[in-house]
Order: sequence, then C-alpha cells, then structure tokens
Amino acid sequence: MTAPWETWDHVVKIDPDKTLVEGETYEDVCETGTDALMIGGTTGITEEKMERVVRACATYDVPLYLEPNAPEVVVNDEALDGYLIPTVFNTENQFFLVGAHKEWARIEEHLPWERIHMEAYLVMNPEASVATYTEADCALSPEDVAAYAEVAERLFGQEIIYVEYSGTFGDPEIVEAATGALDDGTLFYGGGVRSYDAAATMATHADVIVVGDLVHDEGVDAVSETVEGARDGGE
Ligand code: 1GP
Repeated sequence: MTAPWETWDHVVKIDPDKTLVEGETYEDVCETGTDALMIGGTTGITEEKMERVVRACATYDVPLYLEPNAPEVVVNDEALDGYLIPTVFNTENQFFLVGAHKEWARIEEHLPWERIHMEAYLVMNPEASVATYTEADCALSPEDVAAYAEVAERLFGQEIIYVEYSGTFGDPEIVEAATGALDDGTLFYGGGVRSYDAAATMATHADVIVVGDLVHDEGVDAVSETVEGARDGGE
C-alpha cells in the first residue's frame, strides 16, 4: 500500500502560535496547491491553539496532519488524517528520541496507532529554536547525514527522513547525501524555502518540500510559487 506522503511534493507547516497574513484565511492556504498541511511548532504551543487551527482547516479538501512537539499538545479530532511524530536522531537527549513518545503512551490509554507515523528528524540549523529545544548536534558532515539516514531507514524502519533547517536555507549537498542513502524512504526537506527557485533546488534532491514561516510572513501567493517549484524541481 502506498503511504500518502509518497505522492506528495509539497507541504505547508502551520505554526499554531503564529498568525496568517492579514486578510488571508486557512481556506486560502488550502488553495495554494500544497499536498498536505502539517500543524505544529516548537514554542508557545498549547492544545487550544492546535485545536483552533485543526477546526479552521477541517472543512477543506487537503490532508491534515498534526505534528506535535510534546504529548500534552496532541488533540484528537476526526478531521485529522493522522499524526506525524518527530523523533530526533541527532540528539543526545533521549527524551526527543523516545522519551516523549513513551510519555504519550503512558498518559493516553488508547492511541490510534493506525493513524500514527514517525518522522526521523535530522535537525541541522544550530540557530533554530528546534535545535536548542532538542539539544541537537548539528555539526554533521554529508557522510554523517547519509549514515543517519541509512540507519534510520534500514535499522529503525523509518519511512520518513526529515532534514530540518528551520529558518535558514540548507546545504543542498547535505540533502543530496541524505537522499542518496535511502532506498524506499521518503525524504522531507524543510527550512528557508521562500521562492520558486529555492523549492526547485531542494526538490531535485528531496521528495517533499516543507514550507513553514513563509505562509505566516508573506502569505499564500508566495507559498503557491514554492508549490510550483517543488513540482518542477522534482520532475
Ligand atoms: C520547519 O522545516 C520547517 O519545521 C520549515 O522551515 O519555517 O524555515 O520554512 P521554515
């Protein structure tokens, strides 16, 4: 069976702690042509903020995934297509590798396992709050990244490997190294994609381009251009 993300080129990540550009709605975001919405952020996230965005997006025809940063902000809503759960491979703090996941299973009696999927994160921008929060070791060579990607797929059975440069445009050589190490795994790239060209460049290596801040800072027209770039670059 084909996993949904195997057909995606582009995802918009909505940070529930941020607002949309004035005059724009979640309907506009859904009409950018993106393949899916991920809802999640690193700081200032609460269950209420998560729920507000899920409800606002619930009626549109774009797959909706929650990407929680902590067990206590997970919302259970039928509008969700599923949960994408990060696990950080390049951290020495086991909470972000498996500890948070254990807590989730401890506090929730019945988890909807059939709708829960993991993402093997490689957090690569040391300036990003996600790097500080997860205590990530971002000083990785292309060889390190390739080895992490290979181990994530082959030993840990990860279907999604996510090279995360949140807030800055990453090194295409790093992304190329990750994709070159994968067999069937789907490579997500996120970070600093703010134009057609940036999306097209990373899409030559990554399977799925994730766009975050742009939707909050510049809005849906700019996002639509990255959708085009992700499609064209991935051909
Ligand atoms: C963040 O990878 C995403 O988790 C996207 O990053 O906000 O820099 O687009 P940007």
